[in-house]
Amino acid sequence: MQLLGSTTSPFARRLRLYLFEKEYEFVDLDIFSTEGRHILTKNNPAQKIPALIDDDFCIYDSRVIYRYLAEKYDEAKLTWLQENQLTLIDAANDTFINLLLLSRSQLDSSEDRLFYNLQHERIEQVLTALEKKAAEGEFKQWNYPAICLYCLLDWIDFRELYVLDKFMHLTSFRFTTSTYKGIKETAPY
Ligand SMILES: N[C@@H](CCC(=O)N[C@@H](CS)C(=O)NCC(=O)O)C(=O)O
Repeated sequence: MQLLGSTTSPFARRLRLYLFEKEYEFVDLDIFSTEGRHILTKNNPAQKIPALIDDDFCIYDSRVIYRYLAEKYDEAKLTWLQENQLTLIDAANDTFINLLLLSRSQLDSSEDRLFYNLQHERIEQVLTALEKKAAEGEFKQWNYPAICLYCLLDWIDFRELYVLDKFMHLTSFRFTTSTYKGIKETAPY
């Protein structure tokens, strides 16, 4: 089993953490290099990482890959509450990636434009909702949604996309879990 990803991808890191003590090969791709892009496109025409190759079959999208792995390793299905947690975490992650790509495209997302405003508004709404969930103890257990939350928070700090200080519970969640198994070994820095 091979996981196509990159050491900096927060979507790949969640699966690297989930698979930390399991048998698999991590393929670290530079998806913006000619060779990396060729391997990526050959395996996933959607041109995104992560992708999982198992028995010559390639599965795309971290959420679907997790479902595939959960079935393979006889994990309990995610509850609807956990599915909603993931939807919020994914929404924040996708939005932060949009902001990063805008900045790499030399576009100033602080300008008053509909697309930029929607990104900033979504980030505030989602982080506020996740803060409330963390305060209510929804991420007390170190399960897949908690892993995904950690990867999001650690990545936005690594990319210097947001200062989380005003979100006390998210900040404390990140601090507490930062010593957990595999965190150091999968860090993007
Ligand atoms: N919904 C996807 C999102 C994956 C994603 O956005 N990956 C980024 C890297 S972290 C990517 O491949 N971006 C390439 C691009 O947008 O062209 C998932 O959960 O796997």
